[in-house]
Amino acid sequence: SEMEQQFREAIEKNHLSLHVQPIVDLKTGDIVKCEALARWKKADGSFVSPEVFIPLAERTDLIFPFGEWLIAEACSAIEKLKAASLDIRLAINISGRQVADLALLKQIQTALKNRYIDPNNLSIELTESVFIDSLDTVSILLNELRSMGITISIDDFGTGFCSLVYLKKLPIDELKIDRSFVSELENNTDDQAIIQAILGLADNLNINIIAEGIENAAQQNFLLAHNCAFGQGYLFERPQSVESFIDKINK
Ligand code: G
Ligand code: G
Ligand code: MN
Ligand code: NA
Repeated sequence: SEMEQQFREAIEKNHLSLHVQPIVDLKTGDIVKCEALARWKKADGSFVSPEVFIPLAERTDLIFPFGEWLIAEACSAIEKLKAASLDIRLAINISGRQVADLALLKQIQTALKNRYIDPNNLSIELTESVFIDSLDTVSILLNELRSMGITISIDDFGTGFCSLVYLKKLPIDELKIDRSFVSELENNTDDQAIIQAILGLADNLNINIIAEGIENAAQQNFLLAHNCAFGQGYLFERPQSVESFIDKINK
């Protein structure tokens, strides 16, 4: 398709970029981590959402060159953050087809080694759906990544089909509560009950929790009152270029 051609070209000509959004300690406001979010700006200046180009990349083999680009770009971002005294993890989103293939492991290992990047500065986010088709491969992959020092988060938690068995069997460090449970939290007792249940589960399994999509103080206060340690959302910072993010925190 035309869009496939354009996306291929965008990867080759480096017309993609990474934005970063901080994850903060809800109590202190300290930045504890960042998430990398891919952006594609077309020649006409318009943006194509990753919700469009990631599925496109997955349908075609472009997910593999995209993965190469993403890992290389994440290494650059880690270097820039470190130079600005932010020695934190950068989380990258990894899609289903990427984890179904052990080539990802080699890709990540090679990139980190060539760039002298510490695996303790990297984290990966997976959605629950990746476990369904390829549990055996995913399990090997996650254990290898984890033994290198890379941490593993489950993204959009609560929206998919994550059997709780996976939380026990796989090396999961962190759950990210999907923003659909947070967006009306202050007025919706069902969302409050779901979040409290997830927090209780994670506490007992020794898994960290990040609440996503926090936009106001009422949401932050509810989460704090229920011992949710970490959060992400427009209330703290929007996703932005690494340069703009570093400028902001240096002020
Ligand atoms: O940043 P934004 O709201 O536009 O992201 C929309 C969706 O695209 C989110 O689900 C996000 O996880 C996903 N996404 C953003 N960047 C990447 C990426 O580099 N890889 C993958 N697999 N998904 C991404
Ligand atoms: O699926 P994933 O969690 O990786 O994607 C994160 C998405 O959420 C990104 O598209 C990012 O732009 C978006 N996002 C981050 N913070 C907020 C927020 O506070 N409100 C809303 N509506 N979206 C957010
Ligand atoms: Mn994510
Ligand atoms: Na998410």
